[in-house]
Formats: sequence, C-alpha cells, structure tokens
Amino acid sequence: MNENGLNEKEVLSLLNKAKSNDLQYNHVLSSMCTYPHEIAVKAHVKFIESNMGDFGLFQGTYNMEQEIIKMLGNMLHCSTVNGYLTTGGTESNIQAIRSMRNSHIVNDPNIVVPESAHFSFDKIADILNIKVKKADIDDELKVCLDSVESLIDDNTVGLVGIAGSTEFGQVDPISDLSKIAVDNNLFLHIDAAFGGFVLPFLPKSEQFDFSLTGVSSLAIDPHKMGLSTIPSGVLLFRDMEDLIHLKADTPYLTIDTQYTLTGTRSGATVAATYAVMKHLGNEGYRKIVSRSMHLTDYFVKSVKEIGIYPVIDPIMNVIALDVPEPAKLRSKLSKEYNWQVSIAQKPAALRIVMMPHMDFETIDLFVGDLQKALDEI
Ligand code: 0PR
Repeated sequence: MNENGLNEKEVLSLLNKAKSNDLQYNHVLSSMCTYPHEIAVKAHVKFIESNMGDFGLFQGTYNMEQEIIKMLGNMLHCSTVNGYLTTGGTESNIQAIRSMRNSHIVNDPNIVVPESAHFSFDKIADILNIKVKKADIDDELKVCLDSVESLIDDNTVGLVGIAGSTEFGQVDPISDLSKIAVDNNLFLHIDAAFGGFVLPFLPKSEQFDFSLTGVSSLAIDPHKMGLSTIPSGVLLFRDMEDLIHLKADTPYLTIDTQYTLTGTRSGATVAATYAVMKHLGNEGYRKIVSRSMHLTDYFVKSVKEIGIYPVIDPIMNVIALDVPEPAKLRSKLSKEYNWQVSIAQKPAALRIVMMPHMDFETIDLFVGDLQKALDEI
C-alpha cells in the first residue's frame, strides 16, 4: 500500500486501466453470467452496507430475502419453502449436501450424482469428507437411472439431479429420480443453478421442482439467468427440518441462530435480486428466456448451414457443437478471432452459452469466424 493515499481521480484512472483489461461480454459465448439488469445494479448500490450475517440490524433487507424465498417457492411449487441467499451454485450445493449428510448419520457417507454434475461436487467430496459416486449418462446426456440405482448402498445419504447441466444444458429425468428417492427414503437435491430461471419460462418443459414429492432441496442462481448481481445464489428446502441441520448458535449477534455457510453476507445482492424479480415478473423473465431461445435456434440453424451440428438438440440456451478438435478450435477462436467459447469434456464439444447479452448480428459475425477457423485447423 502507498504511504499516502491517492486522490479520487488517480484511483479512478487505475480502475479504468484495470477495466480496460477485462473483456466485455459482447464477445463472450462461454459465460453463464451476463450484465445484471440496471435495476439490480441500482438496488445493489443502495444496500451496499447491508450485512445479512447480522440481519437483526437490517430488518428491511431480511424482509426482502424472505419475500424472494416466497416468490421462488411459488415459482417452484413449494408452499412450505425455506432457504436463504448464498453466493452461488457452489455454496448452495455444499450446504444442501451438508444438510443431507447431517440428517442421515452413517459411518462412511456417499452421495450419487450424475457424471455430468458441476465440479462443485468434487469440492464437496473434499470439504465434507463424503464419497461422491458418479452415475453414467446416456446418449442424450441425461443420467442413467439403472446406474443411479446400482450405486445406492447402505451408506448413501442422498441423490442429486441436474436441471440444466453446465456443459450441455440437459435436464435429468427428475421425476424418475424423485421416485427412486422416495422408494429408498433418500434426500434428493436438484442443481438448477442455471436452469432454475430458464425452465419455468419455457413454453414446455419437464417437471424438475418441488412439484415432485421426492425433491428435498434445490439450488437456483439469480446471478446467472436471473439477471441479478454477482454473487447471488439461492438454496431452497421443502422442510424447515432440513435447514435446521445447518444450524449454528450465534450467541452475541442480534440473532441467535445462523443456517448459512458464511457469516457476514451481502445484503446488496438480496436487494438486487428482489428488485429484478419484482421488476421483471414472470412476464419479463418469459420474454428474456424466449429471446435467448430464439437466438439459440437461430445459432443452431446458422451452424447447420456450415455443416456443424449440435451434440443434442438444445433444451435451453446452452449449445454443445460436434466439431473436430474442440480444444484447438477454442484456442484459435480466442487468440486469432477474439471470441471466448468453452469446451465440454464428455463428449468433447465446443460449448456455447447464449446469454441475453448476445444478439443476431453478433451470432452472424461469430459463425463467419467459426467457419474460417474450422477451415484453418
Ligand atoms: N451448478 C451448475 C449446474 C453450474 O452450471 C454452476 C456454474 C454451478 C453449479 C456453480 O455455480 P457458481 O459458479 O455460481 O458457484 N456454472 C458455470 C461454469 O462453471 C459458472 C461460470 C459462470 C463459469 C461464468 C464461467 C463464467 O464465465 O461454467
């Protein structure tokens, strides 16, 4: 640190320099985040000092958090819903599995997740000292139910299903997983970190939420398709009892109990999420999802015209393309054409996320460069 502070102009100039080294989202086709909605940014700034770690001091922010939980409970068909705002899908998944483990005490606990699960489950295995068994996925990249059933044993404390897989945007057969969970008396957590703000707004989609009786908890991220500010995730439980498995006593705060992983917690993201959900409503989210799906359909049509096909027909705005040498192509697109795309591992593919910051014109430019890059490798 400097001995003497810099003036505001000097600091702003440093910030501008740093910002110029960040990429703008307009050439980013790899991210599940996007520009937050303007009203979310305004709300975030207004509540910048609010700390939900000691929410007795911030009753107004706390009331907004409760309202978010209620709105999401309505959207995801659960009248008994409980939960809180996390920092994102990773924290929500950690806490859901921690609740599973604490509610079902066995010596050497394990959970069964689809092989397509996000890498946060590998972190969970390490943090919670729990074995994460990976079930096979089928040709459509959904979890195989036979494989899930064959992995369940006496030490299994719960199952995970994915509603919007990171790499392919695929949705597991959640209603079948729900039946397996009920039959085996197991907790079922749904990772809808990405799909949670997409599936309810598609004209037609499979059931994936608390309308299925076996679903115990669900992760949904406002900082992805919810257009809130980073870091906003939400963890929801059907039964208060499952939240209680996360209880910690906090004797010297204005509140005597916390269920959260972090202590100090942003109230700004609560305000941002509340504001954008109130402002957009179902109708607003439906429009955003519908536009993202139009862009997705247009993109798929355009790449087919140059002889490239998706690995599966996109369920949501995540597209995996069957291309030769995806890693090499990704690197070429980045270095020579200034496009950020990512790759899926199994099957290897070029992965594109069609977020709301994309438009038809940019897709045309990208597909043109993709064709050139393909010719060159
Ligand atoms: N579950 C699913 C299904 C996810 O896709 C993700 C993140 C998580 C959990 C973890 O969420 P957090 O990152 O909020 O903890 N999926 C994206 C990914 O790993 C996250 C991301 C976002 C990556 C923006 C890059 C990026 O630019 O691809």
